[in-house]
Amino acid sequence: MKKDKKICVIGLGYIGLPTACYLASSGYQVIGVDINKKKIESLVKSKLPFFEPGLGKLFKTARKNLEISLKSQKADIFIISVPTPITSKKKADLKFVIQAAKDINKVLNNGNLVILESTVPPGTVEKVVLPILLKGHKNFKIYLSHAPERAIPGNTLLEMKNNDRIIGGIDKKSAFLAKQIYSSFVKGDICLTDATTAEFVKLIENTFRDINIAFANELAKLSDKIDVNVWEAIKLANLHPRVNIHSPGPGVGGHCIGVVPWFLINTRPNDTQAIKLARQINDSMPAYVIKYISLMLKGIKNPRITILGVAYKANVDDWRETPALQIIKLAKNKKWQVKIHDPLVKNFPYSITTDFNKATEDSDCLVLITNHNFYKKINPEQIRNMRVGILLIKKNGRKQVLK
Ligand code: SAJ
Repeated sequence: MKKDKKICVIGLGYIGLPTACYLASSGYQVIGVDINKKKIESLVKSKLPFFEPGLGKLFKTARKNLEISLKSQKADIFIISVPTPITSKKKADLKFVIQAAKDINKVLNNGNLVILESTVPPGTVEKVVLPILLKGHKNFKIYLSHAPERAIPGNTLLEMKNNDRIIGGIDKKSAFLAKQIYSSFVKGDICLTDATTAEFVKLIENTFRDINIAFANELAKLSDKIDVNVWEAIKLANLHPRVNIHSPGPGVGGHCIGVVPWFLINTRPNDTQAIKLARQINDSMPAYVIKYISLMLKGIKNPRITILGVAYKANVDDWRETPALQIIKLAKNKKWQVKIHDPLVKNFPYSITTDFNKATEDSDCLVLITNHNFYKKINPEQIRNMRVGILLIKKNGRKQVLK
């Protein structure tokens, strides 16, 4: 297919920026748009706003076809890739999607294709985005699709290229046209459906993971009570050909897995009880971690703890919705002294160090929240500077004291 079309990608975040880069690298003229002036200024200087393996190289290749702009401009195709956070009432906050659709409306032409990548509640494309786009353009024929992303932060570039993808259109041609665009860099299968099904599919994928993690977290609590090592148990259970239990952890962070189930719950609260319970279980984990640390610190006066890792998961610098925030807040409520270390995270709401030695010095308890590769290389010699010189660990479901 000829690449003579101009594509405007709105939102240069974790997904929008790599998408813009892939499209520009494959030969399209791309305008990358973001409302964040600082981000635009640093991108113009070829400085990436976040870390993602391989993105620097891809950005360099893309640059000659990639214009960076603060405003949406006339184009043939528009891709909306803006965040959809939740409000304090756990409702989908569509303000960025709505603003992007309004901005496109101002420069829209008859025959344009608009693709929404952002994760949204079922019906948003048809009931929210379409009317905004068509306001004042009643005679236009426009094409509109939903193409939810599936890439995992930390491996975004490979997954964007290799994962199968679902695209749903408001009509068949919309889906078909969007498929043509993504085929320029997606090597996985691209399956077509209608817009609302595509919205629903994206939500149930992330909700499946949330429920599975909730099950693993419940197993962790249960195993503690009956003196079983949950890691070993899950590993053994997963040897069954039809069992795939996820891993327990300190809570579910990030802007996707812990957020998206609410889009379903709020669509039909009475029909989503398992989904809601899973959310509650996962949200209970930071308090469980604190309860656990309290046991470890019993008898220590004015305890000092060190939080190791505050990114929402391993090897990324993203701390959005990280369970570490809740754990730190609860620890401070208990009047424990808290030091925080993370090798990757910057601009965290609490003071943070990348100096491991300083972070562990005189600490009573190291709490590994995020399993960055960095921590896998730590050896006992490096934590001899802890205050009481005793390290409490839980191994095989039993407490052990190392001197
Ligand atoms: N987590 C666990 N146990 C696990 C797996 C994850 O506690 O077994 C925790 C992580 O530590 C993290 C959170 O869950 O705090 C979410 O991490 P994740 O790796 O499960 O997912 P995300 O948010 O980085 O990316 C997910 C992916 N969705 C699915 O795997 C179904 C990704 O493919 C999506 O593109 C992304 O959400 C998105 O943007 O929706």
